[in-house]
Amino acid sequence: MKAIPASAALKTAVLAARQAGGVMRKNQNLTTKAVNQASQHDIKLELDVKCQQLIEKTLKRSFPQASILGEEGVSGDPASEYRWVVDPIDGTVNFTYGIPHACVSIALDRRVEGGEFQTVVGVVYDPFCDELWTAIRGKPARLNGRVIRVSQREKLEESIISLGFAKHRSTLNRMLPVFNTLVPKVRKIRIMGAAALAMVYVASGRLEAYLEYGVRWWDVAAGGLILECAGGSFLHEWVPKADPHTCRILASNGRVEARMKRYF
Ligand code: LIP
Repeated sequence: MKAIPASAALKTAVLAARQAGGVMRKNQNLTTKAVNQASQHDIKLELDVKCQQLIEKTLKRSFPQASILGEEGVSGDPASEYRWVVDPIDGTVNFTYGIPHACVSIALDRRVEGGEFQTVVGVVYDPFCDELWTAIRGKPARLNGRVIRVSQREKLEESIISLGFAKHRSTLNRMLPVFNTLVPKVRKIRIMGAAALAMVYVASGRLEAYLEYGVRWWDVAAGGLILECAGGSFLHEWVPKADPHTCRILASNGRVEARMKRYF
């Protein structure tokens, strides 16, 4: 299979992210967003599906050889050397309620030795703040074109730590003791509801770490690369017996990792 040039892939992913972001902006204040599925801690919208379809059309037009692993469905050849990893609206519950803290996350994974995938391109776009994070593996991460780096803070008591509670009682039960233990140790805890934004906030030095158990690969693939290209550390392990592509993650500036690892 012909190699996909990273710069061309990035350009296409940015175009697709901005297109989906435009749909999010246009529908932000729609009070009755069509709901496809709802549980106590999760909502899936018709707009999630529409945004993924829009993204897929742009990605496939330029790179039909790459498969798609998306929150709203998979397509293409699963044996393909490349796969796009797409969360069309990350932070769907926020978006449903009109809270302007949600984003589009698009990554390109390439199969490496042993058949595993490695993320080589990452794009996260927040259409409400008009903030576009981009990264190509081996090059600096950027926010709206400017190079970004993780924070220099080393002390937990000076750190802002973000947590994700995912969408099941089991993940909530696992994270609540972590919340109770960390609150007195850190400057602030933030639970903001969009994993991809939490990852790129760590990459941008706005947070020192982000911890979640039971998050899906499409939530964190792009943000994980952007974080690594900004000098941070992205620890992730697949959760056994969970839904496919479910992982636990510890994203950090690297300097607080040792003190945060006991909660990972
Ligand atoms: C969300 C994640 C968040 C997690 C939520 C949900 P979605 O993704 O970004 O970190 O805690 O349960 O999975 O569903 O809005 O794309």
